[in-house]
Amino acid sequence: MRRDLSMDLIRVTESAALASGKWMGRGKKEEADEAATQAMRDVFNSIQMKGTVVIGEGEMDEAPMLYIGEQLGTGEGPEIDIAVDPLEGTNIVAAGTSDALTTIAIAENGNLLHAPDMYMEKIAVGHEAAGKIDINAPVIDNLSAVAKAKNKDISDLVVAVLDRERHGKLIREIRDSGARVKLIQDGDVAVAISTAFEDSGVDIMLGSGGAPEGVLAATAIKSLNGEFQGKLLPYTKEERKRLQQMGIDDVNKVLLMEDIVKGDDVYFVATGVTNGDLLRGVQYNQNISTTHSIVISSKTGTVRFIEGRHQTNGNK
Ligand code: VTB
Ligand code: MG
Ligand code: MG
Repeated sequence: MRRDLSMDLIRVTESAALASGKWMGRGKKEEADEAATQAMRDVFNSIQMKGTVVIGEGEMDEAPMLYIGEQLGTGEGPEIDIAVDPLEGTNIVAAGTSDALTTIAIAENGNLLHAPDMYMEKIAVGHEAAGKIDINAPVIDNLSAVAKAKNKDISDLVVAVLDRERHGKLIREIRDSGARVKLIQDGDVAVAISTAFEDSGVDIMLGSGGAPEGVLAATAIKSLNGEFQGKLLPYTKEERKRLQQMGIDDVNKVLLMEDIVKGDDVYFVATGVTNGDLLRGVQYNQNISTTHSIVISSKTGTVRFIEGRHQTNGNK
């Protein structure tokens, strides 16, 4: 893929953040999501590429835009797989709290997991513990492995988990092991990625969340030499059927890094909507609005933080 595609992608997530940030704190998550989705789609369609959404906001019947299978771009140029979450953290924006992002990942055609928008069980760690984890192993085994790899006591580990009822047993097991739990309300993309940054204060993420969010996090973690494993969790007959239709027969299959993101030409891009640990949110000032984005390229492992200053006085 051409390198300057990454600059085009930043414009996509920036415009989505600028649009959805206006909805921060207004208690309207659908409006925030729609603003992000629309802006994202408009900019995407100006980019020279033949893009296909392989995992994202549901299928055509349930998502009006950026649905799985949607074609994006001018239709000319390289064939690209796209994973997308136009607004990761609609509740966050509605409530005006931390860590909402607009985010996409791209790879060459056929290289990103093509799966329905359903739940996924996840485990994410940084580079020290890469190769030492197993999503099927007992919690205590994974925590011991991460502690050993990071040369720490289990009691010093911080394990991020979405604060959901379904995670009651998981949270008990983590606490019983002696490790500490960081409960998050939403936003497991940012938190999963934070395991791969040494100074983030999060050592491992466990639990289930959205599958698109899993693929997005995995692309970033791969480039940062960490490890992500996932297992799709179809709960209904309908979801199992959709899995089969997308070519996934073994629902219990452990999705390793290679199953989720193939090749070494992958980009992960995100822009902050509300302030968070990974990125600052959008700031609207009189003539200039400021955005903060991250671009991670797997080929070189380069991580770039990019500040955008956008003229909003109508002169440009
Ligand atoms: C998580 C979280 C997201 O969805 O993936 C979650 O990280 C999973 O769904 O920010 P539930 O809320 O049903 O647990 C989000 O909250 C929204 O995409
Ligand atoms: Mg979303
Ligand atoms: Mg989301």
